[in-house]
Amino acid sequence: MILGTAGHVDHGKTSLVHALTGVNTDSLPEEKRRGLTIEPGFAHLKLSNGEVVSVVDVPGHEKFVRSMAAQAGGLDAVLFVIAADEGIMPQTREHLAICQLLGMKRGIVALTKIDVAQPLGEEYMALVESDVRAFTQGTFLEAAPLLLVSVRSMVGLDALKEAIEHLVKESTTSAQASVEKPLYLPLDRVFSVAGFGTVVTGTLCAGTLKVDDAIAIAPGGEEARVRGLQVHGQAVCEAKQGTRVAVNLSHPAGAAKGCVLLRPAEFVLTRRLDVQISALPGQSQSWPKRRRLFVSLGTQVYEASVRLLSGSFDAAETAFAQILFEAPVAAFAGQHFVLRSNITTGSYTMGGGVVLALGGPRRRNDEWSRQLFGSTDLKRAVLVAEAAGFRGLTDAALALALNQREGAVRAVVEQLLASQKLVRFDRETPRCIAAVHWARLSRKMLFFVQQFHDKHPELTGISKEELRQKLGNLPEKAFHKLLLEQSKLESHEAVVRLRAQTVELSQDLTSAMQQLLQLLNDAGLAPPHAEELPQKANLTRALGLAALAALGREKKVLRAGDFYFSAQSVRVLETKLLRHFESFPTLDTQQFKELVQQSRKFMIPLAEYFDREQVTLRVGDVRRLKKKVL
Ligand SMILES: Nc1nc2c(ncn2[C@@H]2O[C@H](COP(=O)(O)OP(=O)(O)OP(=O)(O)O)[C@@H](O)[C@H]2O)c(=O)[nH]1
Ligand SMILES: [Mg+2]
Repeated sequence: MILGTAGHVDHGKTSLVHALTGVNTDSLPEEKRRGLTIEPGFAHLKLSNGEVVSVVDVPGHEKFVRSMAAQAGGLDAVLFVIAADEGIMPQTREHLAICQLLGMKRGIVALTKIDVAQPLGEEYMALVESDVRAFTQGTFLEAAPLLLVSVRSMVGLDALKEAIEHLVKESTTSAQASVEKPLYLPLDRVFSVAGFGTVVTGTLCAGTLKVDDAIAIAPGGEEARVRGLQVHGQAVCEAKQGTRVAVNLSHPAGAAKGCVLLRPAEFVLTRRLDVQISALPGQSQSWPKRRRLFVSLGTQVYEASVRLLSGSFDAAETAFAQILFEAPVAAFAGQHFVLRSNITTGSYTMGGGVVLALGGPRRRNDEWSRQLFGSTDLKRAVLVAEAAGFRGLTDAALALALNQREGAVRAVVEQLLASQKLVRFDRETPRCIAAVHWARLSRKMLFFVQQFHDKHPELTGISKEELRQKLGNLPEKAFHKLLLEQSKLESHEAVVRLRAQTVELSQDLTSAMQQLLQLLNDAGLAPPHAEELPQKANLTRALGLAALAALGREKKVLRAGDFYFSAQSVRVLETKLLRHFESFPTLDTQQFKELVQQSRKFMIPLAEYFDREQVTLRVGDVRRLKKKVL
């Protein structure tokens, strides 16, 4: 478990951590000189049962709220410190708001410096306590233990340790219930250690990290490997969610404070987030439709544009928005963030929220976000699949949308396949499409085939490729599955047709094809002009063209210039051509004429046909062999 401090400047956070753990986390010379925490400090607390709690001590000064927010994102619980002699101060309020916005669920309130406050009288103490109770009402600290402590007189420290042990018990039972999430480790320090190389540290917000794991460093996406791991100063093989870790990285290029370690193929970098936001009391009225704010996400702060989707906040002071970053960021669905004003001098917390979706399109209204917000994984998977449209989405993409690992998302997919909300059309790279889109595609497919028959009564049907293109360039696998499901359609070779349509055509067409093929085989390399063919074979023009098209699809005839040649005759010529190149490096017009033994009107289209088929290559007046002959 990770326990973080929070509270106003000088209220005794660092002193309390020192008293509990024996570690003075104010280690910088400047911190010692000013008696002020500047950089977050880290310590650990050994409990009576041997378990170890990581403790993160944050600065309280208003100048460092940004740094407090960067740490608070990874905490499991907070040790909320209020000096009894001063009571509630501005950063007491701001820190509680931040913890609340970051979705924190557990904590302890420590009323410190009671050695100073108690002499002020019982009445005073009662007043402070009731103030604090009123202040935490309606927040996650409402029912939290409230303990009176002093590091001077060493009062209340044992009770505080007991309360922490109790928190740990609660948090481990709830952590066991949750499934492993994709790795998310935002970095708060990067330094080099002699003999080890680069070491990065952070709070392992989600997932498990092992020695030798391949990882990606966002936002650059550089790949690196985990060379070594430490938890609480001890080398370990594996670190689990909810621990402070130090990671020794190989190839650490790109690692810097604010970066995130992720597992390759289990993340997406995006400039646009769909979010739900809450404004702090009094902040929502003046909130314009679009504003630039500081977004504290993980251990990084970004200046970004926040656009409300509904135009204003509702009565509950919540709204849906899209955040547009200047460069891609690493985030996950369900992640909490804080929004602060972008006035560099005296920046203050305005609100915060939770990430609903990554990388969606620019939206006009909050309809989709409203549906997505607070819905179950099953419902969200359907919404995401519907938003993915006709091309469907992979299980990996769905896993990202639900912030699950691919193995876990499979169970969700199976349920939705069984309830016919999704259709699986690709098993190799597992891909699904929303059932509503599948039904729509099915209707479209039938319509396009019917329309084709109406327009081209002379043809047997629409080519498969043309049909696939008409369906929005549907992925091949989806197209074939869809086609197989159509009881009213049948496919023959490269053509799709209506079943009913085929019966009366097929008889005539087959004999027309035979007649034409016979005629072209007999004509060899000097066939009649294409226009004259149907007539020469005693066929109507429509039937003749349909038969030629069918023969073309079956690759029995081929078109070159104004002529249809029988494929058989052209193959004979090709053999002669290849034989010619066995003895000669080039082929000139005279030599080609000897091979074809026909007039120029046939020679030219044939020569161009071989060029097009990449058998030959024209170089000036001669041709060379292009095709590799085995
Ligand atoms: N009398 C008394 N003084 C205390 C107690 N706890 C802390 N102090 C004093 O209060 C001052 C501030 O304590 P810190 O622990 O540095 O306060 P902090 O909350 O960590 O301050 P920042 O990190 O800068 O926000 C120091 O001079 C401490 O010695 C206490 O229980 N009793
Ligand atoms: Mg401090």
